[in-house]
Amino acid sequence: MKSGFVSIVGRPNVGKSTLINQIMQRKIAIVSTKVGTTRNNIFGIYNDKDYQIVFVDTPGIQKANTKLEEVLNKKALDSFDNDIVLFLIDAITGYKDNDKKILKKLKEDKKRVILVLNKIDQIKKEKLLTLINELKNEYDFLDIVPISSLKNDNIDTLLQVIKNNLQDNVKYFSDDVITNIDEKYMIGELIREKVLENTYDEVPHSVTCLVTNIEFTKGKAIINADIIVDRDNLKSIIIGKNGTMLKKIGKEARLDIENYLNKKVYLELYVKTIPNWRDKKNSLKELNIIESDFE
Ligand SMILES: Nc1nc2c(ncn2[C@@H]2O[C@H](COP(=O)(O)OP(=O)(O)OP(=O)(O)O)[C@@H](O)[C@H]2O)c(=O)[nH]1
Ligand SMILES: [Mg+2]
Repeated sequence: MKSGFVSIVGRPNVGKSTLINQIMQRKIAIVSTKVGTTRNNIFGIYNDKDYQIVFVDTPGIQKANTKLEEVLNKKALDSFDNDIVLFLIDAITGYKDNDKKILKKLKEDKKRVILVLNKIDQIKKEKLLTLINELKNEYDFLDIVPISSLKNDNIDTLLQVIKNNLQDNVKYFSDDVITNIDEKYMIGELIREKVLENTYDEVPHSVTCLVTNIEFTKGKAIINADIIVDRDNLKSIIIGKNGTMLKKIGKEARLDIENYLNKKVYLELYVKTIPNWRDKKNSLKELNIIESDFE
């Protein structure tokens, strides 16, 4: 048996969470078109006959303007300590300054890095070759693997490359453990995903979702959750005209949660304003965003 911890790192929006979901064949981490979706290091534990790979999805690394972004960057940087780092680059946008900063840090720390060029479904072969040429001498990568996380293209090759580079032979988790996140956290995330999908750019960074109560009755789960924003105008956006937006978010989230829990769900959502929660260390803790139950 070979095993190891493998971090998935990169700029926001390059497709890290899409990749972990594709490898795990289930939703471990929420995904959105918006920058800065992931807020914790999330494990996806892959098992087969001969291997156990603990994938760690991380928040996108970016220039930090708020306390929240600072904490998210730190989480991602902490994950550099794992055995292998998958450094994801968005092949559509190419190699950007922010990618360079991340690679510089990986180089300084002499990390074992596999360069992964994601979203190749959207680019021409020549562009991919140019990108590989641009990057191949930037570092002594363990390997360079072009993939499409979305279309499940070349993920099997990536898995094989990872397997060839694993160094441990300890089984860290029993087969039934799939992730480090608990039910309550995942339900909050499924709600947040629907908020992100349904609103424009002003909302994403300022919203979080907290499950306040779950009650299981015969074949049914009754769930209460708060959608927390830091400004009243965002609250109005999320509620929408005559509550239509909140209804839509609630319905889509309920369907996802029913699928996740495999049960009928009754979901009640409340929208609350807490000013400046992103910049207050204590309120981050209170809100369970960073210091969440599973850490
Ligand atoms: N075309 C294409 N789009 C992709 C691919 N992988 C991810 N995406 C899209 O890219 C967007 C961002 O994906 P995420 O998986 O949330 O990205 P992330 O790196 O986890 O982002 P953060 O959590 O914000 O750091 C979503 O709209 C995905 O559907 C891919 O292989 N091809
Ligand atoms: Mg993510």
